[in-house]
Amino acid sequence: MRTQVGIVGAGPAGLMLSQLLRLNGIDTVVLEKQSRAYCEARIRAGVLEPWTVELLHEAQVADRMEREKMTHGGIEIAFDGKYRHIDILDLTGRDLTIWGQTEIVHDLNRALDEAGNGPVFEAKDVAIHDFDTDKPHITYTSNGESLEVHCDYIAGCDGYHGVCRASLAPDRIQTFERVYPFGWLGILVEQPPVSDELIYAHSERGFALFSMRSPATSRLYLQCAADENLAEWPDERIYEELRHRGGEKVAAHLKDAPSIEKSIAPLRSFVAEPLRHGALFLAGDAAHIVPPTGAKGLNLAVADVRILYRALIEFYKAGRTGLLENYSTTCLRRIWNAQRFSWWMTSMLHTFPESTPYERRLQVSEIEYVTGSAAASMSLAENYVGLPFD
Ligand code: RFL
Ligand code: PHB
Repeated sequence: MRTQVGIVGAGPAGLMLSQLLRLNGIDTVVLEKQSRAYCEARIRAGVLEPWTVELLHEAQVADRMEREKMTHGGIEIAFDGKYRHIDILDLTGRDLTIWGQTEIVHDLNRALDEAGNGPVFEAKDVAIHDFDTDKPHITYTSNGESLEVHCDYIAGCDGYHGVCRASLAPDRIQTFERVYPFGWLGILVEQPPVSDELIYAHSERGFALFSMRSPATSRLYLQCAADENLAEWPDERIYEELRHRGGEKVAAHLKDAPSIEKSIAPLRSFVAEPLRHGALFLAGDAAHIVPPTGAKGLNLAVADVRILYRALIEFYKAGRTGLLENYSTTCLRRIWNAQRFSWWMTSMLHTFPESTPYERRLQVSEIEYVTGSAAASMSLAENYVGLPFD
């Protein structure tokens, strides 16, 4: 098989890249190791920056989102029995969209299918070869058959555990990592959101987040031990803990609807530099991970795609390689901003097992400052809504 850009991974990064390139007449093949049903059922992100929404429009997969999305002009931070609102719309002039990653993936798969260019699902043993030469290619097996895709470029959009970054010799990449001593236990439930805004709650018993997917569906998270056993968390225990951490307002609105999904995610910060290695471009979680506290992971994956697809168009349409050469440097500026913000939000809002009483007081003092000072609220707001690109 011959294509222009071979893409490994059919998460939001790989699918968006394929769709945006297709709309610009550039041919791609997407190879995904999981089944389509599995990819579309994975519950993950839900908060989109305006830039991400803009790119979904550019990719012509925004119709259903525009009909069904929720819009938020702010967030609430709960601590010490208080609820403080940060009015992001008022501070920045921009708002956030609630639209699930599962919906984005579904609509992208459908758009690609309709164009006769859907991903190859359940592609096994994917391996990338010769990306330092002018003959890069990808091998895989499908239904027991060995196949090869020859291409000009390879986009490694295969997430943190993918094969692309792992194919690089360790001395070619520099990695930066912080593993947090906790995870998030998340449930999806059919009950209306407890508040009009997302509530980020700091408490001595740990962090909690009250988010949503639709007017009828809530997404709720609890900080838990990194090695927490899900079996020890029946719904009743989760609700009891959510009520403690969320405080009175939450407790008054929270019903005990049974969970329809329950999972634990570890929290990690990670960057692998650079993002380009010859004909191989890493994008999204394959190159960087942020803890979910700042709602940046999906937005950052899509930001890489925005930069990469424009660079590829410049190459295919005008024969210029300048944007491709700058890809890594351009992406890394935004990546490190998001790293700093996500680390800061995580540090401010979670309970750290090793922290001293002095440090815990400082944490509350910081939340008071951030929610009480116009300058500090502005700093949170402009990062949360997403910094400009240029
Ligand atoms: P993905 O989504 O991990 O997709 C990678 C794809 O590659 C496939 N793959 C392979 N395919 C072929 N061969 C191989 N060897 C392969 N190895 C892997 C995988 O099966 C998969 O389909 O990466 P991508 O596209 O870079 O997208 C990144 C986002 O998924 C991620 O950053 C976000 O979900 C993070 N995130 C959030 N981001 C936000 O912007 N806002 C949020 O509100 C938000 N909330 C979250 C989150 C992540 C969470 N978890 C579970 C980590 C909440 C949670 C709980
Ligand atoms: C979510 O709804 O899944 C969500 C929202 C905000 C975050 C993280 C996750 O910061």
